[in-house]
Amino acid sequence: MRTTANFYTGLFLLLLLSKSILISPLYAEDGYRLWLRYDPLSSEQITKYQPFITQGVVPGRSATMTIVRNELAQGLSGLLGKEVPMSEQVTRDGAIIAGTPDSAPLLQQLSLEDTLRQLGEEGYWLFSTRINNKACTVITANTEVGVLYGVFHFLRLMQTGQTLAALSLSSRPKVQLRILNHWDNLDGSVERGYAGASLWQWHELPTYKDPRYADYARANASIGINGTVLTNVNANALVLTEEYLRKVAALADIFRPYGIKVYLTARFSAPIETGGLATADPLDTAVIAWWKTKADEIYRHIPDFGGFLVKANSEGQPGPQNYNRSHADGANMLADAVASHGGVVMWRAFVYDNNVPDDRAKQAYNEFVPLDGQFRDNVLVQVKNGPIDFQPREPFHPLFGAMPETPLMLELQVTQEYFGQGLHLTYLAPYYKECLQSDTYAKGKGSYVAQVIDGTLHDYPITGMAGVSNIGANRNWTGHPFGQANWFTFGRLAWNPALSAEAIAQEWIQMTFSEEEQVVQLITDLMMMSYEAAVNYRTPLGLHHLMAWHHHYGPGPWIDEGRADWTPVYYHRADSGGIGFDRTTRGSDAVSQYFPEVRQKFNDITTVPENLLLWFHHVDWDHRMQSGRTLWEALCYKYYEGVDTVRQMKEIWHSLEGNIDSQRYEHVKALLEIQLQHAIEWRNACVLYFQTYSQRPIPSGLEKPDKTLDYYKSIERKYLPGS
Ligand code: GCV
Repeated sequence: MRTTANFYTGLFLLLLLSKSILISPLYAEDGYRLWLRYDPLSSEQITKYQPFITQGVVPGRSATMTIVRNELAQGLSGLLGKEVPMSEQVTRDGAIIAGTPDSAPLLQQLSLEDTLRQLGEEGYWLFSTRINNKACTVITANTEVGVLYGVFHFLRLMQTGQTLAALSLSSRPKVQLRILNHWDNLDGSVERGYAGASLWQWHELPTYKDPRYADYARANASIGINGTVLTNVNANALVLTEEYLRKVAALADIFRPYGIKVYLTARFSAPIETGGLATADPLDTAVIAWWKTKADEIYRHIPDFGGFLVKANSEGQPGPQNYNRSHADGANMLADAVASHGGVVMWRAFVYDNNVPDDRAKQAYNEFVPLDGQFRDNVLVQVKNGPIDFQPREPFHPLFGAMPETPLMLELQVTQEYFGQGLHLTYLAPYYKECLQSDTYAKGKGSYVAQVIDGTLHDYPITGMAGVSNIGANRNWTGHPFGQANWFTFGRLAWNPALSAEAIAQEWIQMTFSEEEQVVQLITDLMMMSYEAAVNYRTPLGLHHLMAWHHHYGPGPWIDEGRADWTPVYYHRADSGGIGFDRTTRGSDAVSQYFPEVRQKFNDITTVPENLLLWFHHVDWDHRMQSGRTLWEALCYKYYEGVDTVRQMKEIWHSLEGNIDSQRYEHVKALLEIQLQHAIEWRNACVLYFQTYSQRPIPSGLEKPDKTLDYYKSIERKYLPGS
């Protein structure tokens, strides 16, 4: 007896201890909770909010309404630091009611129709009103998922210190398909993934469903993401087999109540690899029938399956061109297979071929523009922000604006393949905004990429935005704690591309780190300077593709072996006369893929933006820049500026000691040190290498590299993640 009693006392103490560990901020700040921490607000803030929040009323028992109720309960109680009762009826002033008119019949006494009609399937409306003579806040929408989005918005208002008085706000997404692209492989690795292994535990599915899948869906729903492509675009046909479809269905079942649809990548040669056919020719009747049967099978498992994402005839992937068919032939064949089920095909425009003797930057436009108008209604062409490959700075892709008859969706890279991977702090919102705010001039001045993407410029029937995910099985999801900001940003911008980078940063910081005004300001400054710094210490003034072979982490401007269009020398073209890729009308003529106003601006060395100078022009080392410096001097100064900014970022972060929980503070501090050393490596390697062509001194006053070019060339990195 005594032993048993001791055992239970011990267990009780252990539980108490583990509970106190769980709620202790130190343990809790491992980053798992992302921006949904819901820790108690300041007492001032709580006092302000209390009269508006006395009870939660969330009728309805569906899976989504259960999620809504739990989220509201967790959020309100957490932020106010005391339990907020959830009830079926409004009984007091300060009730928060969440529901659709169907799920919450008590809302039917209000006239909601006119406003709800304008909100579509996913929009929501938050407003203050009186019900049963009690002052209430209503969160409503046409659909339950809309209500869920509204609840997240309401909680965000609290997390960011906004007023809850006299609320009247509505929001609906500007883009329909807001989708994460996971480059996750079936073996658990993630191509260009820097946050651990894949989240998807294929070997355990469908029997074991890791609770983390629901946490993933919840995080995505909180920022409006409504789709996920589970598998790598470098696709494996196995995922389309019955065995894997059952696993995919298990994930889809978990994600559905959060408003998230599942998509898969379709390997074009799947009919051969898993179907036993002799061909994958998209016009072959057996192939057409195979895909149709396959689609029917998928929809039997996953009735709301979103559709396929396809990388074809790019970087060795099979595609319709293997059979002398066009991208439209391939896409349409798949589109027909999913059309009757309401599915879509997202066909990537990231195509290039080293056997094509033309500037790689031109190839996608050349292949796709002639196909405009030839795609089925349920096909979107997915275009990366720039014409090469997510380089730190690229001009916008010339396809934007050039395909009025084909819905183009934007593909952004959230994972930091070219931005220091899991080790550098680079806030990507300014990068994304640079593309979205570019004026294509497709229909005259003011034809921004954002309007191509939200469909308003060409009246696209479907719209979409994809983000290549940076999520992995790391405890904090993204490896670098600030990687979370890029995931958050992608969702927020896909919902509304007009949001500013600064506003998104502030929101994220308040939700993730602190509500203290000064802390928010300092971290905002740090984040906002990080993108330009990342460009400057790697590829300033329009340089691009200078990274090391294979892993893409460090510098490798000297690499000149192997496939030409994968070598930095193909892109920088440095020689004793100057540096840069001549894409003007005298060179590769890539400028002519842009509309006349843009073409003219890029073609003329006096009007091209200096930050894209070497993208479009081969420029003399002694060319005078706007600052009066020569190109060589300006290039050096930019590289040095990049490193100096990282030093400044480090200083800002150090000044926050004591204001951030020590776990994340120390982690970021260490990563910033790695970033600084690596930025110096990039700077020194590039400056020393380009100096072998310019034959000019590094301007006086700039610290001299302490290592030789040979030293930087000799650095060999093995076993980097993601490659
Ligand atoms: C998934 C770049 C990356 C590849 C990636 C490819 C793509 O080339 O380095 O890892 O492949 O882009 O977007 O398809």
